[in-house]
Amino acid sequence: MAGARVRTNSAARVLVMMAVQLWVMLRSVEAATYIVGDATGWTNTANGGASFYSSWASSKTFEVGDILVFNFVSGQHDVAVVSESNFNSCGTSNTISLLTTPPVNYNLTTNGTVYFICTHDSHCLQGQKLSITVGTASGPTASPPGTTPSPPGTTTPPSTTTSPPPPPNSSTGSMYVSGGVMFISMAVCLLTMW
Ligand SMILES: [Cu+2]
Repeated sequence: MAGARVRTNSAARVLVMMAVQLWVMLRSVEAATYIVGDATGWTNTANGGASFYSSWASSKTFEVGDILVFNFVSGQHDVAVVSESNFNSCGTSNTISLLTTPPVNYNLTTNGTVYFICTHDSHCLQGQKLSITVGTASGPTASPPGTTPSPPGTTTPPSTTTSPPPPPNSSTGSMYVSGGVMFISMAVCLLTMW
């Protein structure tokens, strides 16, 4: 009798631990941390220059809540958040923010494109620049079809490119799923303990 009771309790404990682990796993999927340039880090000597960082970024999907980590040697590089035109011209006037102490952890807080360059010497011109787009490219500015009447006298140019519909926001969905899984696991635990 006592033995059976112990077995149920340990089974419940295992289930609780599994539920917690699952919850932690699902939570970690929602907010990701990205090491910029991976092992190469944030440098002006990356193989391929600017295309190195653009291809690094193109393989990833950035969401609000994610964190970019710039690894570099202190004093040799920095991370400047700049406008699109400064990004294109490697201009260092009117930088939005300048982060100089490595590792620089940059939190992605809003949807849209963020532009990073290094302001040391000609590092940006050598390719030490990174632009990333957070969230879907279309963003919240997309208007529902058929609701924008064209003003008279203007002709709408024929659109040859059809943009795919924006993917559903999965982060809120997975939140609900993880919440549901958590609830079911807890219910199972409680039932086995009775
Ligand atoms: Cu640099």
